Amino acid sequence: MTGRFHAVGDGSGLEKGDSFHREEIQLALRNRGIPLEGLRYPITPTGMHYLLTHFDIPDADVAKWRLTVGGLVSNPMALTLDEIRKRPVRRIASTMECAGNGRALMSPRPISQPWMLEAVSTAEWTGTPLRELLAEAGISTEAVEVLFTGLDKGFQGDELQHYQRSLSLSEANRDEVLLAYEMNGLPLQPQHGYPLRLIVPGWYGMTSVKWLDRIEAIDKSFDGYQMTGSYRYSQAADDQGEPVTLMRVRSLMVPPGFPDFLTRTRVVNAGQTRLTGRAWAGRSDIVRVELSTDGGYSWSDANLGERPSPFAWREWWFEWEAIPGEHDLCVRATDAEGNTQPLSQPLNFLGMGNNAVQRISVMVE
Ligand SMILES: Nc1nc2c(c(=O)[nH]1)N[C@H]1C(S)=C(S)[C@@H](COP(=O)(O)O)O[C@H]1N2
Ligand SMILES: [Mo]
Repeated sequence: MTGRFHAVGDGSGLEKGDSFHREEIQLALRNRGIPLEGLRYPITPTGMHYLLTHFDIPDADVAKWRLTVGGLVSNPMALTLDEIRKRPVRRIASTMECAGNGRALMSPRPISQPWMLEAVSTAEWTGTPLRELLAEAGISTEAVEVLFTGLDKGFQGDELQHYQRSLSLSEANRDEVLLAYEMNGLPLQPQHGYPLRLIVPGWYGMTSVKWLDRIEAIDKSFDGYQMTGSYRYSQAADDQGEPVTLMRVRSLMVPPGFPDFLTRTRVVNAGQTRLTGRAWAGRSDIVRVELSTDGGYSWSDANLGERPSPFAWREWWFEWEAIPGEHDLCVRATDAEGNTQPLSQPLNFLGMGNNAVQRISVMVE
């Protein structure tokens, strides 16, 4: 093969050993990512927001649907969507990232949804604060956690389950935790959790349970599959490791210039080029973003811009005098707690929380 974008090996643009399994492609077709140029918007247009659904999108009939609130409470409830909409309203811009974002860049690659870098987005969620509902339900003093159950069900780790995650009482009672029925000003779309979902700003996406069916106060740590079998920083199948919680510090760049269709190799015109992107870190703020145009050998500070809310990503930009040749662009962020993104992939068994710096190779002409 000849030409500017000739690929390594067979012309596919992929190196041998990079080929994905049919099951991974099947998952990737159901669970889309944000096109990285979508990072130009402070609030991701709904149709560009990434998606991750473990099982099937349930067919919720809102006429029959009720949110039940029960377990260790003195005042159990069963609420219609209209009743929930009449409760106090709060709107929060929140950045959500899948804990598996970056998994396919790890080596060896854990077999699951093969995210590269595109499992992050920001939306404005409208809903009612969870904590007021919990107060009204009257949580018993014996309760230690709140369990959230989705309508969707399937097998994972050989266990038939509804999608379920729990939060400690103190996390569930945080101000910003919402029961959301709107995304970017419109009713939730089916794939994003219609009629109602949990939104837990700062945490990786698995915590924001979609298609809520019931909320229960429980007196022990919930040990279901999505808490103990997945979403752990572990080193082997039999290693419990540590739970995955808040989003680790990370920054991403809008790929500059223009791409080749097949290989995505990029060309940038020589001269002044503005590199832009967004950075976020759990509930912490971003205090520094640095750029490297030589593969991480030397770094310069980027400018920090606005963020849509304290729970959403911060814009950054960097004026680059692009000189002809091949350049390896890298970006890394530091949060207010002093955490900085690592240069290499921190390996773990499930491919969780990979916040290694993004690298984009460009040809300047
Ligand atoms: N009921 C239910 N909730 C869920 C999931 C799911 O499969 N079922 N996926 C979780 C994961 S892993 C992520 S990253 C986010 C993705 O939300 P989105 O599809 O609206 O972007 O939803 C979370 N909530
Ligand atoms: Mo996820």
